[in-house]
This record gives sequence, C-alpha cells and structure tokens, in this order.
Amino acid sequence: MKTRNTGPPETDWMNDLLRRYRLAEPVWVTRPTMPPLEKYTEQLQTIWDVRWLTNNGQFHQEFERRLAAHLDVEYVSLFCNGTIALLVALQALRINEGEVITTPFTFPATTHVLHWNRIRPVFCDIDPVDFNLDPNGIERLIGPDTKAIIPVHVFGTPCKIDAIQAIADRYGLEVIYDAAHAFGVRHNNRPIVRAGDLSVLSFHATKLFSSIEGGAIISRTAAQKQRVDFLKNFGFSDEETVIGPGINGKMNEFQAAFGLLSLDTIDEEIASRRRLTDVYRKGLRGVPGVGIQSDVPGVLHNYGYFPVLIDQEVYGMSRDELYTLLKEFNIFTRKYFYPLCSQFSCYATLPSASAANLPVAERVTKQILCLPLYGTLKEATVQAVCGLFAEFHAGTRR
Ligand code: T4K
Repeated sequence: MKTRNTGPPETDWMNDLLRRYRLAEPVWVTRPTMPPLEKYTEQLQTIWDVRWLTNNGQFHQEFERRLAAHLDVEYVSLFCNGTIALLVALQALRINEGEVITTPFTFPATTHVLHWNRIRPVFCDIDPVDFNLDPNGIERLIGPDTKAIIPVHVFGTPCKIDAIQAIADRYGLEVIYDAAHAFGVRHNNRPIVRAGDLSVLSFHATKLFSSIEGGAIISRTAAQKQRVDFLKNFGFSDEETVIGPGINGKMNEFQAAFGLLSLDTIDEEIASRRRLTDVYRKGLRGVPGVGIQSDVPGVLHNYGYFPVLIDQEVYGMSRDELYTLLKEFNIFTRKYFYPLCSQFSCYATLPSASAANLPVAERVTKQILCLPLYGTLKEATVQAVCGLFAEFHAGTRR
C-alpha cells in the first residue's frame, strides 16, 4: 500500500477506516497528570502568604523529604530540571575532561551535558531487547581518557546494572545513571536509582511523575549530597563563602508544591498505565511485525512509555509511514528516540558515532514508535489504536 505525504491513500478501504476509527479529538503521546486545582490553589495561597518563592522554601524541604521516603533512598537533591541535574552530577564527581561512554539511543540531554562539561561522548551500541547500553560493548571502548559510563534506563527498563558496575570497578570508572524514565522502578526489590555513583531523575511535564519542570540527583552518601547541594546553588556553603564554581539549578516553590501533589496520585497513575499497557499488549500481540516489550522478571515497572518496534518487511508498512498515517486518525505518536544522538551533526564525526559501531541502535531508531500512554487515556482509545494497527497490516496484504 502506498501513502502520500499530504494525507492517507484515497481508497474505499481507507475512507471506511477513517469513518470507523478517526478520533474526534487529538490523542497525544502523553498528557501531564494534573493535581486537583483546588489543592494547588491552597498551596499557592500559602506561597503568597509566606512570600517565599524559591531557595529551599518550605515546599522544597517537604518535597525532598517525602520524595526520599517514596523512592526509598536517603539523599535526594531537587533540581529545576533533569538536564541541569545531569550537568551537575558530572561536576559533582569532577568529571570535566576526557571521555565518557554512553548510549546514542536517548534524549539529546544525555549527550549534550557531556559536551557542556568538555567531555567527548563515546557511543556504545544498545541491547536489542531492553534498548539500554549493552554492557558487552563497553570494554572495547575504554581507553586512557575514559572517566565514566552514563547509561540510561530507557523507557524505565533497568540497565544491566551488575554487569556495568563490574566493568566500572575493574577499570576504576564512575557510573552516573540517567534515570529520567525510571521513577519508582525497582529491581529485586531495590530502587533502581540506588545503582551507580549517582542517579538523575527528570520530573518534566511529559514524565510519569512531574513537578511541571524538575529533576533530582540521588546521592549515595551525605557528603555527595552536600557537594551536589552546593553546586546547584552557585557553590555557596554559607552567605559569604563560595566553595567552588556552582550554577543555579534550584527548584522553585511552585514546582515543589506541584510535585508534592503529584506524589499523592502517583500510585494511581502507575496502576492505570499498567492496565492500559495490558490492553495494548493483548491488542498488539497477534499483529505481525509489531514488536512489544514484556515485563522483566524481578522488576517493578512504572509503565511510563509504550514503545513498539515496527518491522517493515513483516508489518508491510514502515515506522515512518505508520507514524504519518496515524496522524490522519488524530493519533500523535512519537519516535523516541529518532534520530540517534550519534547522528546529530555536532557528534556525527566522532569515530564512535559511525553506523558500523552501532548496528542495533541504527536499526531500533528506524523502527521505534511510542504510542499514547497516560493515566486518563481511555481504554477504548487504546483498543482503537490496536484495531488500526491490525487493519493497516491487513490492508497491506490486500
Ligand atoms: N534524559 C532523558 C533520557 C530524557 O528523556 C530527558 C527528557 C532528559 C534526560 C532531560 O530531562 P529534562 O531536562 O527535560 O527534565 C519531552 C520532554 O520535554 C523531555 O523532558 C523528555 N525527556 C522527552 C522524552 O520528552 P518533547 O520535545 O518530546 O516534548 P513535547 O513538548 O513535544 O511533548 C510531547 C507531548 O506531550 C506533546 O505532544 C503533548 C504532550 N504535552 C507536552 C507538554 C510539554 C502536554 O500534553 N502538555 C505539556 O505541557 O520532549
């Protein structure tokens, strides 16, 4: 079946599909979870009353405390966003030269923070099942300038943390996990954000758990947290002492208040996403050429994303054709993560960015598609998306 750039193919079959499946309202890949407005208004009233807007206010302190309890960790440092948190994590471990081994299959922030810290990214290929940095590829990339490894728990699936740690220990490397997608994920009943030297979370509006914009560094020791806290506040240790070249990475009271309310509903949000994930899995399991991920034994997942892999040969349509066609039905999926970070013009000339070095990532980036998933998404919409996937495939066989 051929698709045009300007719209769907004009056949009776397609018109019939449009009549049956086109959604009245656009459905986006995600929607933020909104706390009850009255509760947020109450908090705004408090902010107005106390006139404390940022710089470690009462909501910030409470959010940090409650988050630590919720995540089952000791040391949380809140940030204005996940990107600045990643930037500071590198500074906190004094990684500001040389090379860092990382994955190309991630949001640009993971690689850009290396560049901003004057570090050369070295791209390592990914695992075809969990889409995370493949530990088997790390060792051959280690050289005299290698300082650290930055893996990403892509779509919330835990990296192979034991294998990565064993390599890091063998070569004396630091490990910083980009845990932007991994809020609340546990592996063998242990929070995944306890892995490595530091872990970094994002609380962006598009994330499962949000504080509008926001992020956090999870430290392993009190001393690490103290350094992180100095660095995110210009390096101030007291009113008159600057202990190092810090930055402004602070979260404000409006974000912290929103985050606190999001904590009240996070379990419900995950439960609904889990139900919807089951509906997707049942609906798509029988559609040839659509690869879906399964739960990993021993992992408590957070169901933050629903990625699928489209095998054009078997499905009969490419990922890009499907992405474009779904828009005609008011379904707005996203190609997370296409292109690869190694394909950006600023990194494409690095030796490790060559396609030959990254065969799995190069394939996955062409096939990946994230389908709409958020707590208030209707089950009927998920069923419609699955129905369309099956209809498109059947159509390509005609
Ligand atoms: N590391 C990783 C692995 C990451 O994925 C990210 C961020 C980071 C680091 C950096 O963390 P932050 O500095 O962002 O805290 C979005 C997010 O902006 C980004 O936070 C996230 N990853 C990435 C995966 O997704 P876009 O450019 O796709 O977002 P956008 O604006 O196109 O939104 C997607 C959909 O969400 C829209 O089509 C509709 C819906 N939406 C979005 C917003 C902002 C809403 O319904 N309401 C909203 O307010 O990057």
